[in-house]
Amino acid sequence: MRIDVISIFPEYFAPLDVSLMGKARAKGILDVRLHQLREWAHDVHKTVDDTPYGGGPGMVMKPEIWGAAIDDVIGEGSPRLVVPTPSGRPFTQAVALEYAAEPWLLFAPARYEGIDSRVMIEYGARLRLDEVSIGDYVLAGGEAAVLVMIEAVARLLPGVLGNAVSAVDDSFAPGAMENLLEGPVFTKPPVWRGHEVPEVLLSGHHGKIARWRRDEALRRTLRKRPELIERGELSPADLRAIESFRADGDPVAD
Ligand code: J9T
Repeated sequence: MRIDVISIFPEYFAPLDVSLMGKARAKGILDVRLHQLREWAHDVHKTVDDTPYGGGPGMVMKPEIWGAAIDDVIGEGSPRLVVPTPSGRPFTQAVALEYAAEPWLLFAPARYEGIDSRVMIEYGARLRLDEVSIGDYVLAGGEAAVLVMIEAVARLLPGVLGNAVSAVDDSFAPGAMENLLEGPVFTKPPVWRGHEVPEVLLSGHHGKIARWRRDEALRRTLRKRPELIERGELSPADLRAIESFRADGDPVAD
């Protein structure tokens, strides 16, 4: 997959050289190309922003510079264009999966108060454009949001995760555990500072272990994210488990 990023802080993307994403790039699975937006600014100060029409605080990124940069980066091609903004549609695991199936993404993170809106009108008509938010909070610029999205997408690309099944059981991944948070995990030693690993996990009984993990995922989801649980999608065994949490005095939303 090819990913282009146009930013006034290309150095912000140094983490892409590290760990999973660094390895994906070294293997050629991920081809990330970083571009300095200021290279398309031709005045002596390399100005990329200006005051907002109508007044108000902050500065707005100039349309001509973004237009020239995007035109040069895309050439005759048509990547999916992603503009991070707190006013965008939510970035979810489903969106990550959609992006992982694309051959080419172009990210356009803004600083200041954002990019002149005519840029989104122009490229919304020419490309598939998504304005995307990574959560209900405001950042100093879209770069951190781009890093988040690239990492979420890169780990889904074939050959990136060491363990081929790792992405299948993710919380929010489609499939059996859809919309359930993952439960607790343990490794050796079996007792640490007096805290024991749940006995069922040492039993070797795969059926009981699977049921226990599902119960713990249900318990955690009911406690922390009850809105994720669709009662209609639960099996009779799941519903029995929930009734037993209630009997244990665990909070269970109705
Ligand atoms: C400047 O960009 C942001 O503040 C931003 C981008 C994407 N998602 C957010 N929640 C914030």
